[in-house]
Amino acid sequence: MNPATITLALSKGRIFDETLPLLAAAGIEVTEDPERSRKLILPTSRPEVRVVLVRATDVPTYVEQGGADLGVAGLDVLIEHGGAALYQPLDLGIARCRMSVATRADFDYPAAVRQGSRVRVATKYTAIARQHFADKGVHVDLIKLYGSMELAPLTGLADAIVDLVSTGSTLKANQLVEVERIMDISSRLVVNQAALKLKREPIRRLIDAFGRARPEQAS
Ligand code: PRT
Ligand code: MG
Repeated sequence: MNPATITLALSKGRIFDETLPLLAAAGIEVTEDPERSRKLILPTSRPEVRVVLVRATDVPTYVEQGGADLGVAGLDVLIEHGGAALYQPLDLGIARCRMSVATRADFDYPAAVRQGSRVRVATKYTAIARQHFADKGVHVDLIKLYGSMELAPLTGLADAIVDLVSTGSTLKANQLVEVERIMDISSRLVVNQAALKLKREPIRRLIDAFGRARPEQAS
């Protein structure tokens, strides 16, 4: 591969879709639609820039290990990964949602917290959940799940879940209520430290273009 190539890791779906306008602002157009193609490496209108498609949770690993120079990942994914080795220059303000605690409507969460009961919490986000309940001094039994967290309180597996919420319709459809907001989540640009040194100019230009193009509320 040409040493001047810039590789950007994205996950399919909302992160890919919401990164496209930022790329466009940097003068980069992805010339293949990932929903129609089976390719995992997508060319762009700029010969030196390519996009690799990876699972959302694999983006930090690709960037940290140099499989990609840059990537876009949710704050949730970065916290769970423990992204100390990653340079995180920008909050892109995209793929926004919040991390929340939810329970069945008939579970008295404030009372459980007040009484110091052990709360059984099912989640994919164990690092965030552990820190949150430790900060509050709530005793929890964490149950690690990989998907469909909403089912856990409905089947008696757990009293509560910690999950991402955006519109709230998934919780509502499963008769769960959001009882606590843990943090606001958005996606960040992450950069490989060595790539930043070796390809400083083109990477800087991308960071600057993304910074100018990101949605209003991003900090
Ligand atoms: O879906 P897949 O298993 O392939 O991977 P992924 O879930 O890791 O990827 P993806 O593309 O779904 O999410 C990528 C990133 O988008 C996450 O890391 C978040 O930072 C961000 N994001 C923003 C969300 C949501 N909004 C979101 N609503 N990620 C997930 N959800 C899920 C949530 O977990 C819940 O199941 O959508 C459901 C709730 O949505 P509402 O609108 O019903 O509240
Ligand atoms: Mg998903």
